[in-house]
Amino acid sequence: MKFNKLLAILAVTAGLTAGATASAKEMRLGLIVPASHEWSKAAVAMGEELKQKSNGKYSVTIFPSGQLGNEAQMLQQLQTGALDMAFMTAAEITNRVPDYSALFAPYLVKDVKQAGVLLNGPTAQKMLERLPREVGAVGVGYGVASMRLMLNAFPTNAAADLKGRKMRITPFPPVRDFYQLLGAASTPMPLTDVYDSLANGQVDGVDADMELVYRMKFYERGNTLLQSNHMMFPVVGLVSGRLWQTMSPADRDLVAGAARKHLNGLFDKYVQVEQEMEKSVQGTKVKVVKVGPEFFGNTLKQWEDIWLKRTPVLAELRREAAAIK
Ligand code: 3HB
Repeated sequence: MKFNKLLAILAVTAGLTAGATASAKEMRLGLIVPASHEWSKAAVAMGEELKQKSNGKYSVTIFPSGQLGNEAQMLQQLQTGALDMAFMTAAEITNRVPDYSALFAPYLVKDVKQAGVLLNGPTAQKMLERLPREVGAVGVGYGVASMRLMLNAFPTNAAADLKGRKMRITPFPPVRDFYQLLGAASTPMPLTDVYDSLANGQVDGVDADMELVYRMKFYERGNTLLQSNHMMFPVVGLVSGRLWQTMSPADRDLVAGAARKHLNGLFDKYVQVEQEMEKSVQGTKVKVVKVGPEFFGNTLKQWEDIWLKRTPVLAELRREAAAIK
């Protein structure tokens, strides 16, 4: 009798211990950007909130600077379950879901605030719903980086100055076309390699944003900062499809809610930090030249003609964007 009771107690204790271990989940989150980037800070803040709201059931460890590989590799890891979450560029998604390219139409939005409205609008949200089936990861929300601009080692006063120049681009088709139409030599290069190649003259200029120019010190290697704000640069919060399948509806809501909140927080964040960083860059030797769509002349129409055919969803996005106040 006594022995049986002891066995029963042991079984219950073992069950409880196993239950606690199985339900405590340390989520690994990968990013291509360095720890100082706003995307990494948002990921850390999300992790803290998640830990608190789940009473310690969920915690998040971030792996910034491409420590786990490039974004294509991270996407594979999400599919197999080797990685739990990522804050990933929409640029990488275009390689799997070509419609995502439409988000990179030049002058689709005028600033990060409008980007927030458009990305939370019906068309962009519907695109998120395709991710589980088409990339094997669940898209829980959007954020954004600061607006795209160019940091060039050569004086840049007209679009013609870009002709024949080697311009670093994030490796994906819509931006490749944009620079090719401008007569530049598009040079695909992931973020992690950009500073060195600018320093050693492998490229003449870079397609980048204010945060990279300031925080990664690209300004040290530049002559002109062409502040064109020519594209938005969305980031997508992804959760491994494998992990998602094991989660309860309540836990899914918790994780998706925290991720969406901190990614969406980036829209307001950049309204503020973009300005602060611009002021700091203006204090350096780099000449800041502000330009609008007219700078690029006929190139914009050429780009639009090509991409409206490839990604018809662009027409819908343009309509929604035009309605934003
Ligand atoms: C990029 O220029 O490739 C890039 C910029 C970001 C974040 C991620 C990638 O601000």
